[in-house]
Amino acid sequence: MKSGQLRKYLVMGSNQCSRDPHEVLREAIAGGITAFQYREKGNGARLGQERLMLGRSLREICKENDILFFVNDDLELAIQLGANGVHVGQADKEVTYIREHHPELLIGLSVSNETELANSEIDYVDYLGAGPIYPTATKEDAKESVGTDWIRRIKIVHPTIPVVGIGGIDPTNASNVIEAGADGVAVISAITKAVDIKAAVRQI
Ligand code: TZP
Ligand code: MG
Repeated sequence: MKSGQLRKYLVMGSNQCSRDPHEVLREAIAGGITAFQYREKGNGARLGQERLMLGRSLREICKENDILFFVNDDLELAIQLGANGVHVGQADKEVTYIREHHPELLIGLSVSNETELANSEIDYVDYLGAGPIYPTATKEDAKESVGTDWIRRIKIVHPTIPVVGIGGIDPTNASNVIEAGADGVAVISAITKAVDIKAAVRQI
């Protein structure tokens, strides 16, 4: 992974889009996102074959535009889609397993508190997702927001691993996340629900 590739990281599922997800992704790419995560989950998410087909076409758009493509949670889907990587939470497939069986995949891991940080196999991951930084309505089971100090804390313990902030990030606060030491910001609603997606990405 090149430095800067996680700088503006769009995370998206069709249920967070008020428009056709292909259109949302294309506009976000035109605005300057550097990475994308297919996160098709929660109320109204596509399932089965539909989830696979949407993943295929979004994966294709990323390939055409040289944008890193990650899949949330689902290792099998990541493999089926030929993703660059998989982003897992603490309750998903273990990073040691993924690294051993799929060394070609980049691995992102969410860490939300000290216990998770202490218990994670940080040496096996390519980047950490830190958050929720700010309160968010997007993730139903989001943990308590941790603020930008959480990024500073991770960087003290693991100064060399890339860290991406997530949760409630928008054009008004993205710079605070970067100033705290994050290598990038991961954003859902401030991009997927923006009236002018391209402008929102540029402002971020
Ligand atoms: N993980 C922690 S917060 C969050 C996820 C997936 C949701 C982020 O969504 P938004 O709309 O950018 O706050
Ligand atoms: Mg997860």
